[in-house]
Amino acid sequence: MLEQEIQKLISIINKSQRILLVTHRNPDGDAIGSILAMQNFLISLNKEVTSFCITKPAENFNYLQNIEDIKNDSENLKNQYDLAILLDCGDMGMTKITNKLEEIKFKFGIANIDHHHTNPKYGDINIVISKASSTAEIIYQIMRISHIKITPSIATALLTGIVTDTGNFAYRSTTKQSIETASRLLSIGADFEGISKAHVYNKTIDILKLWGIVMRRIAFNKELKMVTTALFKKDLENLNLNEEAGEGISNYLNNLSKKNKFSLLLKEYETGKVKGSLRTTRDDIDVSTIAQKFGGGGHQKAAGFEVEGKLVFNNGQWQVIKTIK
Ligand SMILES: [Mn+2]
Repeated sequence: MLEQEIQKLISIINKSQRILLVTHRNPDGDAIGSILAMQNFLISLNKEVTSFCITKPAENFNYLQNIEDIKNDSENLKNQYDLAILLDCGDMGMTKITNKLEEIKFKFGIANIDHHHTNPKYGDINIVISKASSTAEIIYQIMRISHIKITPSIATALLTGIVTDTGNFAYRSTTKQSIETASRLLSIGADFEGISKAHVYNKTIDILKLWGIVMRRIAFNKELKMVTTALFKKDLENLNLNEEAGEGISNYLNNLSKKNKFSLLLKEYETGKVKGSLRTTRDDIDVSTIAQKFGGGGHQKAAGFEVEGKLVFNNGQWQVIKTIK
């Protein structure tokens, strides 16, 4: 079934000339790695490719070849393409250009390549594999099936997706398949050292200080066996850091023992808005269902949402309270 969808995508790619690639806002390593791998792969097939992400990628991605090709302004989008491929987008809204995508004419429709458990399969072609560690791992399968040569730069982009979405092969999303794929990518010449430097061993003293502040705020809800903590915009300002400094904190909370059911990091970067990142290591908890209750989504073990309100510490617990406008 899935193999059929992959074959269908390959044949549509062969028929297409102008292809639009889109990934989600605030792109992570899987989003950037997937879009660049796909872009470089399609260029090798002599396709005309536009890569789009509404947020400019963080500077630590600069080791990736052709990163500068990713457009951030929807003015750069044409009115017509043969095909759109959405990468690592659990729903179309994650692109933040849904309206624009509805306006553009796509001769062969939209392909949805993703691994989010909550993906509603919004594409005309859907290659959604929730057990895949990353979208990059799925793209590797597509490339393998299409017998196109994977260059070292494509391998580095794909390995970036696997390394970042598995937390350097530490999270439960790490499987036999993801390690095998990573091993093949290393044989092709993927730059694992460069990836580790950019995404794992990249913390400054100020970032660690910020993490310390957040760890000191940990609260435990006995009833829900939930661990919560909070991060505020002023914490970043005091240390002269940007939002990226908070990257990884929610995953770090996941190092807690399994006596805790799940962790929740609440971030108030904007007055009146709170983002939540949920993590669990337990098989009996599905944090994506919790995130969905608050209008978000994600994976069984990692999910997120955004709500309106103010983040406060009340009766030993972090809470989001509704504010009256
Ligand atoms: Mn991903």
